[in-house]
Amino acid sequence: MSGRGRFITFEGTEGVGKSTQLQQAAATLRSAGIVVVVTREPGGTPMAEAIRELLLAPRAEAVNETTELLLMFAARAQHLHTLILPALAAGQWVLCDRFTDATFAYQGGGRGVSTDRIEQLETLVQGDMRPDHVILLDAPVEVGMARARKRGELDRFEQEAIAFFERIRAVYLDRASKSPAQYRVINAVQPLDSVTEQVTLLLREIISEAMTD
Ligand code: Z5A
Repeated sequence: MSGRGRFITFEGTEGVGKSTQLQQAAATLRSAGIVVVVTREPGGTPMAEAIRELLLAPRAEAVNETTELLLMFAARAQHLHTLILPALAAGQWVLCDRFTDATFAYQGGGRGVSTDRIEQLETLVQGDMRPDHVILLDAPVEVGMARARKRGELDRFEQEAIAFFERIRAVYLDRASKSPAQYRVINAVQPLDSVTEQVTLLLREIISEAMTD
């Protein structure tokens, strides 16, 4: 397969299975001969990972919502320009655990930052660059929380109340319903094998589309 790479993001509330599915998806693409880069946000490069640590560490000091928003986009600018765009230009496919949809969901839905403000920063950092496909793993908040919390220590976001995550889920579903060609919503309550099977079917569709491009 030649030409431009594809940028595929995995989204959803905490614990829905993004990281698990992303690893499976990378294996599926590699077995089709595709060169895959697996990455995550916030993070993905040494500097962006340092910003991630700042963002996720629980702290006594209240974090201002604009500080949080700008740090998310600062990490994204570094990640996008030093890792994602060069990989896509080299024809590699990039699978990313969260991207700007998470900002609309968490900083927009969760913290109440306006959509306009997020869109301004999206344009500043990304121009018109958007994911080719967004795989939204959807499950009731309690289901993902129960899975994620088995891990123990909670980061700064995971310490939020359930209503925060309900707002986030609603934003994700709303964005997906408005752009059905870009988003695929997968019911993440199903057993792991069934979710993997659906993600694999979707990836096969994406691969065959890419081959006829
Ligand atoms: N954030 C933000 O606010 N704004 C932004 O712009 C961005 C991010 C980019 C870090 O994200 C935080 O940053 C995140 C939003 C914020 N905070 N929160 N919450 P993260 O992606 O690193 O953290 P996370 O969402 O908490 O990810 P996670 O907890 O690692 O969840 P996951 O990747 O979706 O799930 P998983 O690790 O694949 O699976 C969790 C467990 O469930 C694991 O034991 C699996 O084996 C199990 N699992 C997975 N699928 C299933 C099924 N189907 N059945 C049963 N068990 C399953």
